[in-house]
Amino acid sequence: MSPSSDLPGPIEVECKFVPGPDVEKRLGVLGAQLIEEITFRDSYYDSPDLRLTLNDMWLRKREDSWELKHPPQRGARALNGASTQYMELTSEEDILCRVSEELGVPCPLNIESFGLNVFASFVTCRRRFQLPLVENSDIKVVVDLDEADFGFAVGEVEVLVKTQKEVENALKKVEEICRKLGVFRETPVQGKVSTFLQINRADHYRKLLEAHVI
Ligand code: V4E
Repeated sequence: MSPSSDLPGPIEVECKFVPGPDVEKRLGVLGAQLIEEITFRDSYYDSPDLRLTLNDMWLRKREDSWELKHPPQRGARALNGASTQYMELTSEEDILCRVSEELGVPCPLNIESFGLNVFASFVTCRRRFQLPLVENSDIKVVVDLDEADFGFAVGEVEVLVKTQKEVENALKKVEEICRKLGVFRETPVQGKVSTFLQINRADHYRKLLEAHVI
């Protein structure tokens, strides 16, 4: 079996940034193209004891599709400096298995049957840019500029890879692009969910800080 076939989903290597006024100009200088403008609602789910998020597992419904993000290796720190790496599962079957394992319950027929609660729900307007492909490299870099409906804006530089051994190169590429965009920081920038919780669910936010998840 090849290493890539061990993984049920891609690994998302990304770095969030605070979008300044000249970020689009800098994207233009790098030859980035606006490839998508989309609006979507994300609703995030957890059990009453917050077992998923306290274990750094992020289950969401984006419009009508379920997605689960979790660290690539169990217990592994998903952060690397200001960058993060998370596995993204989109198959409902894979998500059912992973969530039932984490909750310690038998695998139900559908995700709704877990009886989880929504702890955050918001709409994002996203502008997605793609950077030109570099010769002799198959690394595709996208940059998202997001505005959430609770008055929060964030950008992210993102590369998707299939295997753990590709992560190091992807991290270097993400850092290089952040530097070129003038948004590089040594420490992580808070994303939409964390900010939503900080504003609306202080208790959940505090527990995540105490568990060193955010
Ligand atoms: C909070 C969180 C996760 C869920 C949200 O993932 P995020 O990439 O912020 O959302 P979004 O809308 O940009 O998803 P995309 O469209 O790119 O799939 S996944 C991991 N975390 C925790 C976390 C953390 N500990 N540190 C940082 C800097 N970010 C997130």
